[in-house]
Amino acid sequence: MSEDDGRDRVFSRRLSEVKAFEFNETVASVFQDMISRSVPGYSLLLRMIGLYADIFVTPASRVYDLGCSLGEASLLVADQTRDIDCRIIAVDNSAAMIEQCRQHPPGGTSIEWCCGDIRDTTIENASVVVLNLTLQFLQPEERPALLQRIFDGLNPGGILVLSEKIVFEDATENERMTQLYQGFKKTMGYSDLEISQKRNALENVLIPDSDQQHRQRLESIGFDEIYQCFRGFNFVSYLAIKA
Ligand code: GEK
Repeated sequence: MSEDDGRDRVFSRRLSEVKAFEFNETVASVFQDMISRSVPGYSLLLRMIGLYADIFVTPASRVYDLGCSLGEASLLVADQTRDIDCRIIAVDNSAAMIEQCRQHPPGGTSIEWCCGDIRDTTIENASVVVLNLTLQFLQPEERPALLQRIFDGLNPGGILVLSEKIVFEDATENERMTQLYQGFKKTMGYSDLEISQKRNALENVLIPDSDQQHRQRLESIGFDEIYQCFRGFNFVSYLAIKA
């Protein structure tokens, strides 16, 4: 197989120094393979977002995909909302990711691809906001403010889709889920070396919260209904609804 076949080999060779993980050009070029083989249920998470769009997007409203990477969630929403007059705004601060997003052929609702920081994105008149595996990359102290701005920018009946890797407060459960997750990555073709080098690269870059932290924060911000609609080992997805 050639090296530019889209296969994630970022951590396959022993590195003399494992640097902090970045969403750079190398990662963007293999990202689809990387995320599909690293997140249990990734394709189901995307399908769930499409399904939510079908139910919750309202005419003349906006959909925000925050930390859109290659734009997979936005593409599904665009397809699902082709008969609704709405705007889809997809934001990522990785120039390499947004450059690739701009290559997608138009289809369904048109998508505004924005290279920018989600901490500075104005959110208004939103029916759906997607944070699919993105909040975990913000510093923990920055998370409540972003979630509050999302809540404030949602229309009544609007939703936040929040998918995250989580940590467990119970040490035994945490250890077991970590073991199972590593087993999952092996079944997806990653070697022990790749798994451990990627884990080191993500240390202090991806900082997971616990289920309790997520629920309490969403509740205290004011979301009226909070459901954990998906869990695969240490990955979860919440549907949070503003009444
Ligand atoms: C998917 N949602 O495929 N501002 C903008 N983008 C950011 C920021 C920030 N402050 N911090 C991180 N990102 C996608 C998958 S990946 C998840 C999301 C993962 C971006 C970062 O550049 C990357 O593209 C994305 O958030 C996280 O449905 O790689 O595990």
